[in-house]
Amino acid sequence: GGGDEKEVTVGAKNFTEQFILAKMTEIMLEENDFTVDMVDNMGSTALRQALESGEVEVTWDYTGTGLITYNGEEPIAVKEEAYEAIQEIDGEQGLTWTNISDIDNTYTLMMRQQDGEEMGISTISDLAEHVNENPEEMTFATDAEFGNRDDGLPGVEETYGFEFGSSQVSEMSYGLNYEAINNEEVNVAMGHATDSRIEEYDLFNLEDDQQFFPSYHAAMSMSTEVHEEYPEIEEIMAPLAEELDTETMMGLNYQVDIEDENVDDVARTYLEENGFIE
Ligand code: PBE
Repeated sequence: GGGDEKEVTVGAKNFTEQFILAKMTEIMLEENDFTVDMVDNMGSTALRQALESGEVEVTWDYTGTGLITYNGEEPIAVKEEAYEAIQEIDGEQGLTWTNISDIDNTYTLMMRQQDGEEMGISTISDLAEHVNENPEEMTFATDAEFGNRDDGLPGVEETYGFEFGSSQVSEMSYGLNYEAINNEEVNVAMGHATDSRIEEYDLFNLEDDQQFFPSYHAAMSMSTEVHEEYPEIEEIMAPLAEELDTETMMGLNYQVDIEDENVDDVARTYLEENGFIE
């Protein structure tokens, strides 16, 4: 605050998509004379707390996460309805949601194609049946966040009526879940739907036949104070948010996670090639 310096702090969680979205935001705001500080590598709850405390001012988050994890609300399946609901609820808490995109990064349970075929598992209901019949057979890899969130493992188990034994569940840093299943250390793992490793490792997403997982569309979530001070942030980011969708995001994630390109290059090249920056 104070002076004519336009300064904001952008925050991000601890996975590639978040790094890319935050980096794009940084680049586009810097193009428009902002000075940007970056704080990244946080779990969802830590990022939210940083936003609430003002340590972080501008973030990208997900409608479903806002409703369920941050506000203890019921999930809402329809994109626009979820967006309006979180705008209203968070609006009362000094937070403003803008720039909803078509990136739907929902949670998923994944298996290797071949295992699914051999075990006759294609839906989460099939998985539940298997776990109930033979609890020793199925092993599961998850990050800590999914393992503990209401819209994560506890909720899936409750909805579908099964429970992995505690010795069947391996908790690990996000990212290693894909390696664990690819290396056949487990036969089921949690994933993020926009993660390119699902395709790269020939995994498939178990059909969520009871529709437990809602939509998680990416949008900007920022401090209302900052939104009022700098209404141009929403305008600067609007063309990009309108362009981004699940497929585009998976492609960008692929460049970082599979092709080992760095986040800055991937973000900058995309923005240049699509005319968002000079
Ligand atoms: N998600 C799936 C999680 C991680 C990816 C969007 C629901 C979240 O960050 O809230």
